[in-house]
Amino acid sequence: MEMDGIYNGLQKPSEDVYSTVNQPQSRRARAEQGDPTAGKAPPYRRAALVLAGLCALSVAANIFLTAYISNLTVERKQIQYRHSELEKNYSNISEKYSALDQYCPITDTSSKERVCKACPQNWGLFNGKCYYFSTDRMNWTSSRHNCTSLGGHMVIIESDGEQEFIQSQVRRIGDFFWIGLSDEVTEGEFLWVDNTPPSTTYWKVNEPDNTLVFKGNQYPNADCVVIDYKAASLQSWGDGLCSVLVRRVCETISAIPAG
Ligand SMILES: *[C@@H]1O[C@H](CO)[C@@H](O)[C@H](O)[C@H]1NC(C)=O
Ligand SMILES: *[C@@H]1O[C@H](CO)[C@@H](O)[C@H](O)[C@H]1NC(C)=O
Ligand SMILES: *[C@@H]1O[C@H](CO)[C@@H](O)[C@H](O)[C@H]1NC(C)=O
Ligand SMILES: *[C@@H]1O[C@H](CO)[C@@H](O)[C@H](O)[C@H]1NC(C)=O
Ligand SMILES: [Ca+2]
Ligand SMILES: [Ca+2]
Repeated sequence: MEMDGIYNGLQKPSEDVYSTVNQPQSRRARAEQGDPTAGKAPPYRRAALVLAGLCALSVAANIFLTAYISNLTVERKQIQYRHSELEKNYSNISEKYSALDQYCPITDTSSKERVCKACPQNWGLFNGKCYYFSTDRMNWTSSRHNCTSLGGHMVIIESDGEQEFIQSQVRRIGDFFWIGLSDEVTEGEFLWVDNTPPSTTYWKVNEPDNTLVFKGNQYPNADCVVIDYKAASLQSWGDGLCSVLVRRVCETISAIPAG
């Protein structure tokens, strides 16, 4: 059965070729009966064979090209995939590399020797965390973005010890500093920059009052929290206008965790 099928399949096209090729020949052969060369491989038969050959070639070329192009498409997809993987790896490595440069800067340019420190340069270590007290002033939102761009976040104060450390630094420097606390989203609901509510607070008397008092004037909609370097006790927080330019405290992990 199967053999028959293959046999028929193979036979049919050649029969067709044979009949189409032969028909005009026999008609013409009849018309030119006097010609002695009429039955012997006439030129049009050769032309037909050449055409059939070309046809077969073209089919083969088509099959080959189709396979080739689909191979190319697959290769292209694989290359695109590898490229995106490499890009991901590259950004991963550059991130780690910039952290390496921050904590372990090259101390000798010729030997490329690195010396690792607990905190990036210009950051101070306290209890397993690193803190940055800026010298420049920005509004609260820009301050928040700057702390992130430095690889940390605006300070989140979680204990008396941390509040004491920060306030001692702020007092020593003698200026106001933003911390990472605000009620910008919902009035009266203060949240840290990681969206958690404070577990302990260090408000000054009468704060928060949603007001900034400056040179005898009162400004409403005070949503961002500043540490007052003049406060006499640990209670040093006040809400102020987020648009005011103030120094900032940033926080990040230390390469040497608290032990
Ligand atoms: C990307 O990095 C991972 C390890 O972090 C590695 O297993 C993978 O082979 C890398 N991919 C490429 C395309 O280099
Ligand atoms: C990039 O790094 C993160 C963690 O640092 C890891 O989960 C992820 O698989 C890495 N991606 C690649 C492409 O290596
Ligand atoms: C963040 O602040 C530092 C210190 O003032 C500055 O060098 C850096 O350019 C700032 N980055 C951005 C993105 O503003
Ligand atoms: C904060 O400062 C940035 C940059 O100067 C400015 O684009 C933005 O509007 C300011 N935001 C506020 C609330 O003042
Ligand atoms: Ca407020
Ligand atoms: Ca206030």
